[in-house]
Amino acid sequence: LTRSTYGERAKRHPNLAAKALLETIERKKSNLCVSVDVTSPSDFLNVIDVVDGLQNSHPSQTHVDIIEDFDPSLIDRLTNLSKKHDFLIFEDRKFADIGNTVALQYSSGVQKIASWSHITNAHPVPGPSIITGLKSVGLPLGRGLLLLAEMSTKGSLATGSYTEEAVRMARAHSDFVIGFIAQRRMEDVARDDTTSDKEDLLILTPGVGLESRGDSMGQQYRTPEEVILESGCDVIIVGRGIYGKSSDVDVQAVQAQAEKYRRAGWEAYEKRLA
Ligand code: UP6
Repeated sequence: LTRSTYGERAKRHPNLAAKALLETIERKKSNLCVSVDVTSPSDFLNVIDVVDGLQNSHPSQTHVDIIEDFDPSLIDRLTNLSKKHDFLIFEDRKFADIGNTVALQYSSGVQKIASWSHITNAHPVPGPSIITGLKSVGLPLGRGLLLLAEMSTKGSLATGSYTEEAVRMARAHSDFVIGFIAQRRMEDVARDDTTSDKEDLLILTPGVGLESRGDSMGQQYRTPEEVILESGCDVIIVGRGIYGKSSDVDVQAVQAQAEKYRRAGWEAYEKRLA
């Protein structure tokens, strides 16, 4: 897979959300996903508008539960931006409860995530029932799920047999699980005779920074080159490396940083193909 283009993989991929993601990455020449972790609704929309409007990001990762004074009309504006600028929405919800509860959290409440987020993710900790619960809501809508097989944080418990079980769970639900949040490729993990040679599990990787190796709360950063070229991952997820740490979002600086990360991610991919 690390030798195939995103476009070739899009043609072969059976899941609609994964296909759309791969096609858009190819079309926009961007394997950058900007994680828009800002709390003001206007900063949230401005950052997305500026990075996606100039074609450098795809998809946008959201955390709608951190937005102050959440108003459902924000979702209409986000959806309009996603159509206008051609990007997918990935709500980084990290579901972690029993099947019945996650199905309700995904479909209902104030946020109704399934109705607007093309991709979401879940911790494998409850076992396969978390997938069954989310799939009952998301599959009919053409959505895709990522499992957190690994985390970027220091001391993460998602290693070894936990990661292996996550991969087995994904394989058993390949109609809905399109890949992982992880730090490396997963094809060789827990492989056996029944594993299909055609499987294409996407790897979206957070913990990416060009200027720093971590933060004071356990986050660890690697460069786009380490993630895409050396570890063979598919998408870099970048938050503070793009919009900075201050509460004032400087839209021009955001645009410049997004373009820097987009270029670094794409160059690493081109080197990988070569
Ligand atoms: N994220 C991680 N590591 C993981 C999983 N998810 O950092 O293992 C998410 C965080 C944040 C983003 O919730 O939204 O990726 C990374 O942000 P940063 O680039 O500002 O550190």
